[in-house]
Amino acid sequence: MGIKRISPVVAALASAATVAAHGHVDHIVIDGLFYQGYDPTSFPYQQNPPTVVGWTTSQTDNGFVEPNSFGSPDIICHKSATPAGGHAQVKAGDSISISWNTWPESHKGPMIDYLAACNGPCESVDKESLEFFKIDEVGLIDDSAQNGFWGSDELIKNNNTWLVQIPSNIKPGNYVLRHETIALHSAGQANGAQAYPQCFNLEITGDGTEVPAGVLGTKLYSAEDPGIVVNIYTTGLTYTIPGPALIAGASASVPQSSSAITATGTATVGNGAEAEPTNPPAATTTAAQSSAAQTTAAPSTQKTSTAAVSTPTTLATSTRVAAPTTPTTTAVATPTAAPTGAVGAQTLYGQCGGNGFAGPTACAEGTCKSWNPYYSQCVNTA
Ligand SMILES: [Cu+2]
Repeated sequence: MGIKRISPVVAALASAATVAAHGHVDHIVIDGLFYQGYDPTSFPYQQNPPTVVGWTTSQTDNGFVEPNSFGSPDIICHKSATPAGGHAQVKAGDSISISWNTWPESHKGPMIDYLAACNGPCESVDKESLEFFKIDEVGLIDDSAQNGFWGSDELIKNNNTWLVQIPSNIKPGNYVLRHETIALHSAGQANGAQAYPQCFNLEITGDGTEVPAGVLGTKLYSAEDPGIVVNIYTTGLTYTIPGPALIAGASASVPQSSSAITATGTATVGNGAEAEPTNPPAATTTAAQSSAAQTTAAPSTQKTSTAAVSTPTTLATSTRVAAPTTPTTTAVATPTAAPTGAVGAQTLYGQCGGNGFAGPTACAEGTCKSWNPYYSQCVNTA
């Protein structure tokens, strides 16, 4: 397939090695409003985790779904996922800023987004009935960069944030947004790719009329797809993004820009319960966000499952302020990803070896598995 670029590979992986921690979507931002996501690493340990717009999942290690499980329900919205208790409102045509807490540069791969109509409240939808249609996709952007510049690199470059536009022709209603990256650093061998899907409940408003045909989550990919089994450590790679084709009229993506997330706002989280008129949205905004404030201040226009309960959450400055000041060296710009403790040992799913790798070769959890000459990883042996 091409010539292996040994020295650039080594350099790239070595530089990325120190921050090789997986991530998850921390929050989404719509019209300046901040909506907390589901934190799989902390919510499971909380007595009363907050009601959020992100689906509940069982992967406290920020893990992934392997290709051998692409036919199982785990691929739909991640492991053992259950619907989010709330949802966010978004107008068709508007963009949603999806913000990850971190992402390792070594985990290169496409960024893909889907919608699926819930045909009722998404809070109680059967995930195995959801039919997903693709609304954006970005795969290999520039093959001339070391190991290629991928959608995931664009995510990292954009402060771990992905901007996706809800097509303006989508019919109003409740939808699940399925956001995903597929890490390909070990995809040169069978079952080596790693899918990281995450889902969010949306109520789409507007005057669109289309509900494009979709595909069941368990039918999106197969373990043998050319975009799933692929050696990215080659030159001249042509990458085929897996999954169904983009819906008609959709562009592959909107220009990625961090400007969309510079607005500060507070969260409004529907909890799927009955509306409580005695509990009006409190403190919908602190900054000037006129259009967003109007929608949240008008609970009578919201659909049945849209509780008027709002949970103002002061925007965490730590997730946001670092963004504009962070220099372009994204790989080392995520100190929060540093493993807690375990100075001498790598954390689960972190890199633990490979040509030129200078980081820890012992695993604090799991065992060090060699995927290829350039990448070894701490994985569970179970
Ligand atoms: Cu990984």
